[in-house]
Amino acid sequence: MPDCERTTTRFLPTGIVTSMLAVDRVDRSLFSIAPEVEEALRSGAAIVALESTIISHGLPRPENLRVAAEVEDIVRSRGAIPATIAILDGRVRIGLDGDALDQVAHRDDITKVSTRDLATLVAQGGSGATTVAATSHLAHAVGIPIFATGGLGGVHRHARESWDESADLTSLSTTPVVVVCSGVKSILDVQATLERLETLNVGIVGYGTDRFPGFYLSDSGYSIDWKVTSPDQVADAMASRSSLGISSSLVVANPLPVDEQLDPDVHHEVLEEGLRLAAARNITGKDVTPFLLDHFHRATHGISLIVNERIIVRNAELAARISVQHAGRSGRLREG
Ligand code: PSU
Ligand code: MN
Repeated sequence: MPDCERTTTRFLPTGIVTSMLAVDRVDRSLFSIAPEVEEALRSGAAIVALESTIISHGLPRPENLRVAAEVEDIVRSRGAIPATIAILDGRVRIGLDGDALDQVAHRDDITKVSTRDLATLVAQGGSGATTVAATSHLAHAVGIPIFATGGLGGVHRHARESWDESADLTSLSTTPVVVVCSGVKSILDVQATLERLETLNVGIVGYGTDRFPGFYLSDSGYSIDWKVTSPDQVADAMASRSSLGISSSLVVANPLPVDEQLDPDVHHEVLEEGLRLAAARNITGKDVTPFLLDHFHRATHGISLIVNERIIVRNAELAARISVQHAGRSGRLREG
């Protein structure tokens, strides 16, 4: 494949427009794409992109590596290829082998990398784990349209003073991927985040619900306008997004069943304490989210970790099922 690709738009017999290659002027020489991912991209097989910040900064060692492997396994068991994305020694890695996953989980020099950090990090030969923002950019860059994570970043509480709003929001507004998640992290100002998602043209559909999920909690307390009930319906939406030239993301919000959520009273208490500690210790910027997640894991004696694991695994599973539906259609269109 040539280093320099242009976006090719192909009109298929049914009138559906398929973006065959995602981003203009992506230099593939900076990428190391795992052979099975390369093959799946070439043949149009199902792939699910996965982020790596969750592994390096969202989950404690040693559970982080176990969860990362479990997430990849569930994607495979549903018939899709997992493509965990990270930067290792200046290379953009799309699809990690066991050794690379281990490095992301255990190396101390793995920084948390948002979209704005990517170019400098790669230029300097550094290593980092990609956030939702950076992962969705890179997934789209190589042509992977579906991505799974736990909970999106968003507007932090007290953002009126701190101006702390995750770059996940602005990245999603300009990146045409489907993101399967359990809403936004419940440590955030959910109402403000929903307003921003609306402003930024990020679509949201509830999976089997018209309530916006609350990450550790099944219901954030807010409703959403659109509901889908099957992977097939998400694949329908993907096809029409493509036909209509929509260039922002679609969030598929997948709630935890109520019997698997964190106890809402415990959640409230632990969050209040975590926010107080973060303020007292002057935790700011990109350290806030990892600090609060870590506080939850400690304060709940690992219960939030079990919940977080279930969130990620369930989202990866749903993303794989959507990806299989989507790939099946694209395959039929190609043959047609
Ligand atoms: N979901 C999780 N755990 C995480 C994250 C998401 O279950 O650790 C990460 C994602 O990488 C997301 C990031 O992009 O947290 C948001 O960080 P910030 O609020 O600093 O933008
Ligand atoms: Mn932030």
